[in-house]
Amino acid sequence: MSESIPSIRAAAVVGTTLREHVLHGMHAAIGATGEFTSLLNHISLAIRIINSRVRSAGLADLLGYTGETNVQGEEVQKLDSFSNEVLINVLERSGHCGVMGSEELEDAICADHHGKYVVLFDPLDGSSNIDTNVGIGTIFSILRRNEPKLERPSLADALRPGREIVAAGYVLYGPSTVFVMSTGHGAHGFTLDPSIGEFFLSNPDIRVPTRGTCFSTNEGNFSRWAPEIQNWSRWIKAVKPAGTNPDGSEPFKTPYGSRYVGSLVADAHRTLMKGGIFAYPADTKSPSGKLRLLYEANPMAFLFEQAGGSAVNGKDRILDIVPTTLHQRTPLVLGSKDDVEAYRQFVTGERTL
Ligand code: AFP
Repeated sequence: MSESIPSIRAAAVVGTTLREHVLHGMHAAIGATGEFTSLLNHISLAIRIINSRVRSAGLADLLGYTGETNVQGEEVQKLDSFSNEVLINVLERSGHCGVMGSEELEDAICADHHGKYVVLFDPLDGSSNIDTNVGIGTIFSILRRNEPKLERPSLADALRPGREIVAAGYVLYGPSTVFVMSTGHGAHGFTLDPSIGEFFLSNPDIRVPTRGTCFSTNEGNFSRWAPEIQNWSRWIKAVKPAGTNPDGSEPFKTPYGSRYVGSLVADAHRTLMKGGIFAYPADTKSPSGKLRLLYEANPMAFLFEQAGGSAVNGKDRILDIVPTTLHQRTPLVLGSKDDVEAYRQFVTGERTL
């Protein structure tokens, strides 16, 4: 009888939950009030609600378009508007959110209370993939308002460079639901156990390999890219020579494999876990790039840097860009340090074919 007790205990080991992870961070932060912890827990609640709808979308008549267009001029799909409403409702109820900005809303929502935080989000990224059951996601970042007690919440609270982000994350609604998050102490991955509705720590302290073996771009845009981007694209697909690393060491092992989903969350998650490079450059159709700085590029850049990778707009660090508008676009290149650096060198002309 006594011999069986240890094996029962071993079988019942419970992993760290997202809630515990966040609480642990709060206990480690001197002067923490619990507001940030509460905000993160509210975001986690919104995500679980969105996840449950995404999982039953085909059954629940949530596929297809609402017939409206969002501020980007794109048709709004039902799941987008549902996800947007859930996040807004839950964040409003938290009482900690002074300013909210969403891909689905033309203007920022500024609360009439002195909530300390700004939350910027893309409620359902990759929505053009919904109807074909391809991975989609939610992306968010959190900033602390500069003068929450003195000033009323305003758009200015949101228009700050990504280096001021205090937490960011994304959720990938893929074969499983994965939540990758950082509060500035590394990037950590949690996987949802759907049977009990709890996220468990599955990928502590994610590190992006220094160099990968895959590139991720929409190659259909090749003819619209600047010559230096086209050269980078030729280089990464070349059998040889691949040139040396930026520091003169080991040559890159090109050709790299190609992987492109068309959902930023899915493409970024693969790149974060396996290394390599994701690039959505500016092109003649989208001269400022396609992706949005505040709720797509910045949260991803924050997570990649936390995981030892990097993120640039071509030549400059994404997190140093000072935004001027809520829906500002940017070229985005993120991934393994060496791979992003090689791209940057093509853009600056330090490297050619
Ligand atoms: P949708 O939300 O309209 O599907 O756009 C997705 C996205 O913003 C981002 O998730 C992808 O990385 C990128 O656009 C894909 O763009 P292309 O379809 O031009 O490759």
